[in-house]
Formats: sequence, C-alpha cells, structure tokens
Amino acid sequence: MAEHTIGTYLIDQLAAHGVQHVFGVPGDYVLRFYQLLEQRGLPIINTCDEQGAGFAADAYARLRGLGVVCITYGVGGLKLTNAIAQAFAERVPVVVISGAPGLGERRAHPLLHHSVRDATSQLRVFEQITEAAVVLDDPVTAAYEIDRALSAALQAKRPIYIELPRDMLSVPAVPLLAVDPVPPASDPGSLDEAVREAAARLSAAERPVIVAGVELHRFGHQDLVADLARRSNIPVADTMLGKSVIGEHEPFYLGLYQGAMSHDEVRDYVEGSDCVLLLGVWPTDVDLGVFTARLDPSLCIAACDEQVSVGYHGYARVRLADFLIRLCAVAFPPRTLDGVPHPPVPARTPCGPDDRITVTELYRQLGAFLTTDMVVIADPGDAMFAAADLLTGRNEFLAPSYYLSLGYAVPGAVGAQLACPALRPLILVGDGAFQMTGMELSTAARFGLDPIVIVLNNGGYATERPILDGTFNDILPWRYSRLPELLGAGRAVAVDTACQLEAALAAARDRGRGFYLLEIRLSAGDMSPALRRLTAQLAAQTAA
Ligand SMILES: Cc1ncc(C[n+]2csc(CCOP(=O)(O)OP(=O)(O)O)c2C)c(N)n1
Ligand SMILES: [Mg+2]
Repeated sequence: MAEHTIGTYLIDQLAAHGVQHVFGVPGDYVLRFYQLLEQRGLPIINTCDEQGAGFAADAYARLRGLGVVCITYGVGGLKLTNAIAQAFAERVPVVVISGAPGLGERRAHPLLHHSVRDATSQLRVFEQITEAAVVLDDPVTAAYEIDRALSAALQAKRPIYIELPRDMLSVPAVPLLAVDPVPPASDPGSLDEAVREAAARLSAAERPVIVAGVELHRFGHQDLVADLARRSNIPVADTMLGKSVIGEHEPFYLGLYQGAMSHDEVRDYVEGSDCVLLLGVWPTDVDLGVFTARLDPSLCIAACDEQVSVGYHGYARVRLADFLIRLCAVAFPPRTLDGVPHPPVPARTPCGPDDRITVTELYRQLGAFLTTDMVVIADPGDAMFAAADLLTGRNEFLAPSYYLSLGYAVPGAVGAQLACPALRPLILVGDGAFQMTGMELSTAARFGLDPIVIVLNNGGYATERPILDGTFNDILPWRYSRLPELLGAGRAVAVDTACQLEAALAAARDRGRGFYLLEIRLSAGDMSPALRRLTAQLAAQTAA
C-alpha cells in the first residue's frame, strides 16, 4: 500500500466514497489542505460564504449520498453551524473538515487568531450537531478516526466533524484497522413477527394506504416502496419532507398528506383508511399539518430506521430495509386502484394580457413547465408550501421542510447541479430568503451552472404577516432582475403578468447562457391556499 499522510488519506477516503467536489471558503489554517485537494483531483467550489458552502454540500449529499464542506477555523467553522444543524436534524451525511491551528503553534502562543475560548471551543460546538466529532491530533489513530467518522456519517445519515491541525497535514498516517461498515442486522424473531402482523393487517384491510416519508429517501429505499405499491396496489401518499421519495406521476400516487392542510380527497382517504402504513415518516409539525393530522394509532403500522410498531405492538431491532423487502414478498389479496383519487391538474384559466400574476397561476404554469430533467429546490416560505401541489419526479424535490432554514435553495442548487449535472435546478425562493444567500448565484455563474431562479417578490416576510405583522416583516425592495448587470453573468426578467410569465418560462428552456432569474412581482397579500392554511394554524398556536 502506498504510504499516506493524514491529508492524503483523508482525501482518498472521501474520493473512495464517491465525492467529486468539495465546497468551502479558504483561510490560512486550511490553505495547504486546499492545495492538496486540488493536487489530488478534488476540485474546490469556493462559495461567497461558508453557510452557502454548507447548504451546497447538503444538497450534494441529498442527491449523491455524501457531501463535503471544508473551511477555516472559527470564523469559517462557526458560520457553518446553522447549515450543519439542519443536516443533523434532517439526516443528511455532510463531512465538515475544519483547518485548525497547528499543535506546535498552540503550545507556543495560546492567543492565535480565530480562537474563541480555548482550543476545544469549536469542537464542542460541533459535538452538539454531528454524529461524530474528531480531531486528527495523533498520527497513530488519525486514519482510524477518519474511517470511524465516515462510517458513522454513512450509517446514521448525519453530519460529522473532522478537525485538522495544520501541522498534522503531512504527518504519515497509519491505517491500522478496517472499520466494519456493516449496519446492525435485524433481530430475526422480531422481524418475522412484525412482518407477519403487518401483512395480516394490510391484507385484511378494506382500504389500506401507504404514507411515504423522508427515511425512505435517506436510506435509499425508493425502489422498495415503489415495488411494494405496484405489487400490492396499495396507494401511496407522500409528506412534504418525503417529497421526491416516489415519482408523483405514478398511477398509485394519491397526493401529499399534511393533516388538515392536505387537499380534502387526500386527507379523507388517509384518515378514513383502516390501515395506514407509515414508512420512514417523522411526525414533525409541518408534516402533520401543525398537528392537525387525525391518525388513529391503533390503525397505523409505523416503520422507521430501527423499529416497527403495528398498532400498539412495538418491534425493536427491525431494519426498515429488511421489513420492506419482506413485505414486498407477501402475496397480498388482489386489489385495484379504482376509486383512488389522484392529484388534480390545475385547470388553465383564460387570462388577458394585463392579468396580474398570482401565486396560484405561477404554480399552475410551473406544473406544466417542469420536465424530468429538472430538480426543484425550494426555500421555506410560500416558495416551499405552494410547491406541495407541484408534481415532481423521484429525487427531484429538495427542501429543508423540518428545520426550515431560509437561504437553502440558491446555494443548494449549486450543490445539486454539481452532484447531478443531468438535472437542471429550478429554484423557488422568497425575496426574504433570497436576500440571505442569493449572492451564491455568483458561485453558480463562476462554475458554469444554469439554474432557473424563481424569486417570489411579495415585499418581505409574507409567511410571518398572518401570524404577527409589523414593520419587522418588511424588507428593502431590491431590483432582483438587475442582478446580471452586477454579476456580469446570467439573464433575468421581471414578471408582472401571467402572459409575461409564459414568455419568460419559454425563454428559460433555452440553455447555455448561465442562470435565468424570474422576479415574480406579486400583489400584496397574495399567497397560496396552502400557506394560508398553515399560517392560520400557526397564528392560533402563537396566540395561545
Ligand atoms: C434563517 C432563518 N431565519 C428566520 C426564519 C423565520 N422565518 C420563517 S418564514 C420567514 C419569512 C420568509 O420570507 P420570504 O423568504 O420572503 O418568504 P415568504 O414568507 O414571503 O413567502 C422568516 C423570516 C427562518 N425560517 N430561517
Ligand atoms: Mg417574501
């Protein structure tokens, strides 16, 4: 085996896990590692800001299985914490590599730039928001620690933190032990019993339904759930966080379930079912329609990463994959999908040349515009909530719909297009969110990417106005469509009417000219019915 330094070992392990890009902003504690990354063929996508790099690495990981962000100490690392907290909350395996002061210089001069309290401050912050946090300060254990941390990220689908003191970069590494990446197996007895009881209930049910959740995506079980739906003819609803787990054009697709915020037909079907199979669903407030979901636990089968419950019976140590594989082999009684509702395709309302663009019309046109070579990336706000009705394909919708950090979509699109160059990003972003990280369009331009960017300009924080309004929900009205002039790249257009939108979307199909930004100038107070329903619930909660 060729001799490795700690730096080369780390880089080669990342490449071995399919990583082809690293996102970040350099600083003196990490510059030599950046040089080494380039020398070993891992290009660096340097973003305008570290948070942008974190979101880009997150989207890259959602599509490819692992993402990497590399930053300098303190000023860089601590700016990443929001993005990494989101990755932890939503189970996305992102590797954070932070350069750090060398061990030698720490001994000589404790007051080194970018330090906070002491040499462990940043490490302790990341321990809270990662699955494993390691410092490569010992040549004997460094390679082992790298393997152990990477294996933790891949198994738990959560971020990890690797701190690299700059004087350890070129120290020889000793690959000692292979870390066994085999995931814990299901308990055979528990698995048998869980499958038997679940299969009996699903077979006996008159109107069973599957609700597909986020873990199916994170653990790569999309084929299994589609297979189960096809074999059993049990219809499938998805959740906002699980949107993109299944193709929403499939014949067995019922619609998006979100408690009382769902369309009536979907809510009635799911809540009227006598056996609801919840696969990888997290009962978050957003996915349960701010806890308006009415699911009788005695009629539910819930399967997550490591346990299954059937009604009130719990089965420990049952892996979701094993449970699904076994369910796919069950001979269910024949059923048809007759009578199962399908999501309505919004009708085209004839519009005159001067008809003002509305959120409803925007999403109707986007529904007709979307093709299977696009990935929709939505920021929290009406951009994301209105997208509930947008039918997307498998792996073609990304949104942080649990942790809900604004500013995800533009940098996320940079990561997504680099992860899957065959997919063109369609970014849905509010004006407030755009003002947070929209400058990452500069990164998209620099690296030759061509997202379509839909900025919903509604004069500020529309999501918050129905909850509690004040001048704090206003923002400076930027001229978003002037951005190409500033960046010297891309195209943009301001859209006031439905007809202008049709023309702009037709022009957006033309590729090869960088990003295309559509500034959608909405009337004050215009919002999607989905957001109206959500904010009514949130307002009631805030007032309570
Ligand atoms: C980073 C971050 N800061 C603050 C919030 C709280 N917040 C939730 S929605 C919202 C308004 C978003 O405004 P905009 O992006 O314009 O979308 P709109 O609500 O207008 O659809 C804010 C500030 C958040 N979710 N994330
Ligand atoms: Mg807004």
